[in-house]
Order: sequence, then C-alpha cells, then structure tokens
Amino acid sequence: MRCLFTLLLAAVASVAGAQSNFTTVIDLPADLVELTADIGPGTQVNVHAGGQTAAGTSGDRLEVGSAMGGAASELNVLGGAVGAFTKLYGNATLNAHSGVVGDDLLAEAGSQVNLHGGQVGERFTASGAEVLIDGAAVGFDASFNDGAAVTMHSGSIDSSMQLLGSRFDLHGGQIGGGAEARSHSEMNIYGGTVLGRLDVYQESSITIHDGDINQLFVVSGSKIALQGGVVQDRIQAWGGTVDITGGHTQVIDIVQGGIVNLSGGGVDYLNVFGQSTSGAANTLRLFGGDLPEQNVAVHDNAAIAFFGTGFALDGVAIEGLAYGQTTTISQRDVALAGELADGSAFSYQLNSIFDDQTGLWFSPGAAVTVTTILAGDFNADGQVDAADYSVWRDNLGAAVTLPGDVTPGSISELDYEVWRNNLGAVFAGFGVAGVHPTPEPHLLTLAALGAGMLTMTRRPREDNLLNRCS
Ligand SMILES: [Ca+2]
Ligand SMILES: [Ca+2]
Repeated sequence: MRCLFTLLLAAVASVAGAQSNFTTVIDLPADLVELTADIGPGTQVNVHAGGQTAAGTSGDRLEVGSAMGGAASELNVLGGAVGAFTKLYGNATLNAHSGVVGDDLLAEAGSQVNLHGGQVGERFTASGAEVLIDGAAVGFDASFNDGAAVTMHSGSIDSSMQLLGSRFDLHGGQIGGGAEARSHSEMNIYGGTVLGRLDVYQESSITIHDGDINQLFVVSGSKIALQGGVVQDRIQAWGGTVDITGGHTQVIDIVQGGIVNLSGGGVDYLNVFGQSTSGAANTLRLFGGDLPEQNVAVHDNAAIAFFGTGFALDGVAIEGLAYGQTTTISQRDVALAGELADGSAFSYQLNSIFDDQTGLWFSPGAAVTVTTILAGDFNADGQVDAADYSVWRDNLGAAVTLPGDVTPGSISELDYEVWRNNLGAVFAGFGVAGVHPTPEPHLLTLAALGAGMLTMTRRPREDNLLNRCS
C-alpha cells in the first residue's frame, strides 16, 4: 500500500517542484486528498483545509525525514489535519500554522517542530529535537527528552509537561498543569504562567526571571533560582538549594535538608521545619531581601543564619564579633536586630514559644547564628573594592563559596551584580581609609570602567555604621 503511493508522489513532483528547493512538492488536497506515504528526502508537503495525512499506529508511524545527511523534508500545516503517530527525524521540519496535528506526535533528533498555531493532540514527545511553541495549543502530556531544546513564546500546553535531560525556555503562554524537570534538565522562565506545581529532580535546575508560577518543589541535588516573577503559593525546598535574589513568593517551606539563600525579593511566610530524616539541618541563610518581621517559624533542630553587620540583642551590640566570624545566639525572648548584608535593617523577637499573634518562633533547639560580612567582599578584607572584582573574575563559573557571597556554592554573574551594588562599602570595625593600601592602578581602572557603579552604591555604609557605633 505504502509503495503504491510513493510512486504516485514521484509523479506529483514533476508538476510542482520547479519553484521550490524541494524536488517534490505536494499540496493537499489539490494533489491528493489524503497522503498515506512517508515524506522522504527533498519532499515538501503542504496540508491545507480539507487535506490530511493518514494516521499511523504505534508500531508503524508515518515518517517525515531522511537518514543522516539526507535532503530536507518539510511538512507545513496550513489547515486540514496531520494524522496520529506521525514521526519526524533527520533534517525534517514541521511548521504548523493552523489545523490539527494528531495525537502521539514524535520528533526525534535532527528534526524541528515550529508550532505557530492550530492544535497538537495528546502525548507530544520531542527527543533531541528543537521545538518552538508560539501560538499553538498542545494537548495533554508533553514530554521533552534527551537533549530536546524547547522555546515557548505564546500558546499553551494544556496539562502536564515533563522534561527529561532537556532545556525549556518559557517566555510566554501557559502551562496548564504541573511540570517536572528531571535528569539534568534546565528550565528558564522569562514570562508566562505555570498553573500547577513545578518539580525539580535529579540534578536539574529552574531559573525564574519573570512570570507567574503556582508552586515550586525542589529535592536534594537540584536547584531553583528565583530572580524575579511571582510564586503565587509556595516554594518547598525538600532538600536542594533555593537562591532567592528577586521576585516574590508567598511561602517558603524548608524540609529534608533544604537550604534557602535569601538575598533579595520578598517572602510573606517562612517555615524552617525540624530535622530531616537524613539528619541534615534545614537552613535559611538570610543576607537581605524583604522577609517580614513576623511569620518566621524556626523549628527545633532547624537553622537560621543571619549575615550582615551591627548585630545587637535588645538594643545592645553583641560584643567581640570579629569580621567574618559566625557566632551562635543561644538567648531567646530577646530582640535580635542588625543590618543584613544588603544594607537593610532587621529585627526579630526570638520567641522561645510560638506566638500566634506574630507567627514568630525561634525554638530553643534551633541554631540561630550571626556572621559579620559585607556582601561582595570576596577577599574578606572588610571593604568592597576593585580587589574583590579580581577575585570574582578569577572564580567566575567555579563551584566554590567565597566570603561575602550571598548566593553560596557558585560564582556567577549575579555575584558581579552584588559586588557592583556594594562597591565602596567598608566594615566599620576596620576603621576607614588608611588601614588598607590604595588599590593598584589597574584595579582602579577596572572599577572606573563600570559606568555608574559608584552612583548605584547605596548610602555610605561607613557613615551609617559609625553613627550607630558612636
Ligand atoms: Ca574586599
Ligand atoms: Ca555566588
């Protein structure tokens, strides 16, 4: 049956091929109402309203593509229907503008799927293929695997989505259900909406620059970076690491050895729960950001670490805090105040028993620590200057934690932003100019090159500290 139609395709080719790069061009339904053959090398098929390609089966798909190095094939959907169980592989492109692409579409390595409009049926799978979603509606259960690269600008994935060893950039549109990133997947969210929960497993990472997410869930070995956008419900660090440098989440729950580094953005409720079954402490490291002075519960065996300067208990400066030193605060039912590493003031009443009026609880069995640092002082000499830029540059991309790093564990462009925003800050305990030698000329030049960096520095920190200490 298939062979018969392949012969027919050759006949059509002689008519339509002249004005195209393809040796064979078939317009459905003008040339054929229904195409039942595979679409091989050098062939373009245009499906218009009333035309269709036949449905394959799970064991016998209708194929579009060529063996390695073969000529391109192209399937354009301008109306009409592409049957279920269509498979794209080497050097094949599917462009859908309208009409319907049937269930169980499979795009393998070397193929490209551009979905500008119309509908794609259930169980769309791309393995190693490139996918663009820009206006189409994709049915239930999209699966992107094995090096697939997906970019979505608009349109929708109606229900759940799974990433397995793939990359997904969401700029707009909507994912109607939950999504899972597994097996070294990477997801970047620049806009759009995810209505369900985003789960991050198996050494995967999600970075949110903007957009609207319902919930996020991360386990050990994986990572979430919230740099902008809104998490409507909560982030659950069920193990794993969460760096919050911007954006907003209503709730953070830290469980099962999870670590949250908070240095920007906003959080309404924080729960650092008790010891995990693995024995790893659930930890919040607080460098800055907008964490309210209530609704913070730190349970037995959990840990909360404050990073900044000027720490005081009930208004009395804590004595003997050397720069860079971490000190455990065992007192309770006192107010712990100070200035976080981002320059913002904070004050928490360290209630030994949960206060249902304020939502504050710092269990006597929790580890509360303060560490004196300046954000961006990467060489721990008590001032943020050009020398720290050199340290940053020399460590860019490394999986290390520098002193004064508000996103511990790695050195990234974000750390540069922190350095730039804190340039000029000096720790009062070291005194002021004169204690440190003048930076070398070439380092000063580097600092001067960052146009506007000095003007972006917040109010002079040394004045602030000196005033408080006097
Ligand atoms: Ca320094
Ligand atoms: Ca960092």
